[in-house]
Amino acid sequence: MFEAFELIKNKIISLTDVEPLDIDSKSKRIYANLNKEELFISNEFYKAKGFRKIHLEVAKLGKKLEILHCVFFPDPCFELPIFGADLVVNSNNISAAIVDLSPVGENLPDYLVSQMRSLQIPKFNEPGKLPKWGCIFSPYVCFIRPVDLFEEKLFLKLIDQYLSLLLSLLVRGKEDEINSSDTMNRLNYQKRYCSNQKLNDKTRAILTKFFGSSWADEYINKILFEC
Ligand code: BLA
Repeated sequence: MFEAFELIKNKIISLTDVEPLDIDSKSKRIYANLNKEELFISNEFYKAKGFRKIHLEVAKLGKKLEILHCVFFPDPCFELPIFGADLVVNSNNISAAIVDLSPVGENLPDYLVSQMRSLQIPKFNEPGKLPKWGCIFSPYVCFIRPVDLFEEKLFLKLIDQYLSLLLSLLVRGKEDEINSSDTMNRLNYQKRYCSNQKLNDKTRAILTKFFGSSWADEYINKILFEC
C-alpha cells in the first residue's frame, strides 16, 4: 500500500505545472470513530498540465480495511485516457486490485492500444469479474486479487507502466479548444465514467457503514466522482 502510494505520488510531483488543488479543506483529513474503531481518510488533490484533477486517497476504516484510491481526471482539451486505481486491503491482504487507463471516447485511440498491448499484462492467478457498470474500463483493465507477494509486485509494476504510458502521451502535447466537439465529447465520457463509478455498491456500502448514508452520498458525489 505504502509502495503504491509512493509510486503514484512520485509520478504526480514529476508533472509539468503541478499544483495542489484546494477542493475543500475539511475533506483533506477526515477522522471519525465508530464503536471504538478508528476511521481515517487522507485526501490529496492536484492539477497539472493535461489534468484537471488528480485525486490520491488513503483510507483506514477500522482495524481491518485499508484503501488506496487514485484517479487522474484529464483536462478534456487533451486526448488522454482516465487513469484509475483502487487497492483494497483486508486484514493485511490485498482483496482487490484494479488499475486501468480508461477511454474517453468509444474506444482507446489506436496508438494507445498498440502501446498497451506491448506491455503484456501478466497472467494473474485470481482475476476478478467486473460488474456491469465496469463497461467504462478499457479492454486492458487489470482487476485481480494478488495471491502472493510476487503478484503484488507485478501489480505495482503495472501501475507504474500505466502511469508512465499516460505521462508519455503528454509529450504529444496537442491541446484542443475548450469548446471544440472533441473536448466536449471527452468531457461527456468523463461524466459517464463518474456516473458508472457511483454505481459501485461496495464503495457506497463501506462508506455508509462507517459514516452514514447521506455523508457517503455526498462524499461519493463531491469528492470521489464529481464531474
Ligand atoms: C471494489 N471498492 C471495492 C471494494 C471495496 C471498495 C470495499 C470491494 C473489495 C473486495 O471485493 O474485496 C471500497 N474503494 C472503496 C472505498 C473507496 C474506494 C471505500 O476507492 C474510497 C473511499 N473503484 C474506484 C476506482 C476504481 C474502482 C477509481 O474508486 C477503478 C479504477 C474499482 N473497486 C473497483 C472495482 C471493484 C472495487 C471494479 C470491484 C467491484 C465489484 O466486485 O463489484
